[in-house]
Amino acid sequence: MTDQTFTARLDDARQQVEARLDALLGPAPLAGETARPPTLMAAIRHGVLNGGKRFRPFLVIESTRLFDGPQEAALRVAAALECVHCYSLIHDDLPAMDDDDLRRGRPTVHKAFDEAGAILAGDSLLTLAFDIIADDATGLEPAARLKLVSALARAAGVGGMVGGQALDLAAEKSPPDEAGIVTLQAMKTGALIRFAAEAGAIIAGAGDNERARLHRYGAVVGLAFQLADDLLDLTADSKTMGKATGKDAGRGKGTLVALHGIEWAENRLGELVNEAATLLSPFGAKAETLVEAAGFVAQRKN
Ligand code: GRG
Repeated sequence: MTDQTFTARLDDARQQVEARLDALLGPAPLAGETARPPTLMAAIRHGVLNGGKRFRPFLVIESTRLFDGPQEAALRVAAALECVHCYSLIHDDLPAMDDDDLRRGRPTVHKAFDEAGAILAGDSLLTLAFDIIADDATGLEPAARLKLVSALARAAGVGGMVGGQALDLAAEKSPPDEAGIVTLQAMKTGALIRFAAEAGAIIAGAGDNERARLHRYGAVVGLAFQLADDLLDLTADSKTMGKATGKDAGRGKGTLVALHGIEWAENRLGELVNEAATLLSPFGAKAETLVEAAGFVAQRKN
């Protein structure tokens, strides 16, 4: 553990991940690829290199550090996860979904390019993510890469984020009860965050118990992330960041904050931060940054 502050660590991880994404999303085709069409690459880069917080990559890097795992592998897995996250945002912004004009304060990919370009940019990022993890360049044993591929596929797919998005779209017609909201959010937002937290344990070859503990920590952080997001959606400030400006605007009804109120949500956030700290207490001071990450998520302003 160095004496870097939490903000400096977050910033450092963000810069490293952005540099890596910049390199991975370059114009030159890889072995086995024929060519990388410039307009498609420009759409992809518009949807990725555009000022995200890179919180999920940060969790991958820090969870790997917790187990003294290889940082090069962490960086590649972090970049791959951000590719999946960015694909989901690009597709979520489409007219058929949330129909947003702004993302991260800039025109969405389908506005800056066109709808077909945005669909293809998302498709490309999803497949690229698995290529980045499967590549020998991670330096991981094939078994570890396979575990990461499988865990990410399940987090991102029909039983995870995509399934959660389907439930969210269905919720517009038939509002879910509290248990339904919890399930929807655990899939749509929680699944990638749980993957981010447990990825470090896989990368470092930690035991099943440790992996499960990181998974549980990720679940708690995911809940806090979503609750904070729901609170932010109620504030005018967040709208200037491109949040809640599409069909999501006013969709706040289907949230736990709408059911229980702001005071309940703020108390619950405090409880979740404490839960995160308790879960990581066996790791002692080494887990300080991950504990702080839970607090960061609970208090985030964008
Ligand atoms: C289209 C398959 C598909 C899935 C879309 C994640 C998602 C599913 C939609 C985004 C809608 C949304 C606002 C979800 C709530 C939480 C969330 C994922 C916010 C965005 O993540 P941040 O805050 O964004 O980490 P940045 O821009 O910092 O990366």
